Amino acid sequence: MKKINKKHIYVFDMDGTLTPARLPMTQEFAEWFRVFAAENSVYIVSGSDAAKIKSQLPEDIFNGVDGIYASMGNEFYKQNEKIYRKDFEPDPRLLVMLEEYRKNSRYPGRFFSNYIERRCGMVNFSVIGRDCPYEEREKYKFWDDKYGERINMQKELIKYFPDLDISLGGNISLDIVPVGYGKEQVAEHLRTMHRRAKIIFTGDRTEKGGNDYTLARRLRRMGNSKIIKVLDPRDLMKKFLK
Ligand code: M1P
Repeated sequence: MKKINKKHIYVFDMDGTLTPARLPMTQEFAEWFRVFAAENSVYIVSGSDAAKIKSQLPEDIFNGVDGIYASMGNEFYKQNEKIYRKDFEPDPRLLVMLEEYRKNSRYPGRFFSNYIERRCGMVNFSVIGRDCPYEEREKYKFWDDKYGERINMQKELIKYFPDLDISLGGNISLDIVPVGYGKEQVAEHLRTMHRRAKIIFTGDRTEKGGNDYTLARRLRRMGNSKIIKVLDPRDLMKKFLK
């Protein structure tokens, strides 16, 4: 579809930016976003895999935007068609360390399954397990903010595995990719498709250590770009409607 605005390319993170963390996009937000995506070139980039992204976005939005970068940009979809995928075989020593973190965690709450999730081109690790109910995720987040379990694991893992990029995922996990296979890879891919347009990236974790940081940094270095940090979807709408 021809877009009215050809000078700008908009890239959005999903969790905490277009949707509340791990929850579907709200109806109010979807109504506004549909109109925005009809007039502008829009791409979405997420650490989540395609199945999770589909469960959070209305189908017409998943299929209607210009492209979806899933699993940190290691898979790319256009109109529901997979255009490419990149794979990653994690070092067995990394998996052993993650198992140890799970066993030795001091988190006083409950633990759930799916704590090492292997996705296309990456691993997502969550001490409490990705199959936790929403209220348990909130409890862990609150505890982790206070005791810094994820930051400590991140610091230690970076020392052992300098060829890996380890970022705080959303609220309960770490995203682990080989260096260069994080969200930053999206910058080059977009630039080859849109040589002259200004790339505007909006995310909630653009600060150092957050999982939008490497893309924000790469775009800044590349130039002809702008980074917008938001607190949540409501804040995003406020900033875009200004
Ligand atoms: O999209 C942000 C993050 O969302 C989830 O994070 P968490 O479960 O920690 O809130 C994960 O899918 C993560 O990979 C992703 O980066």
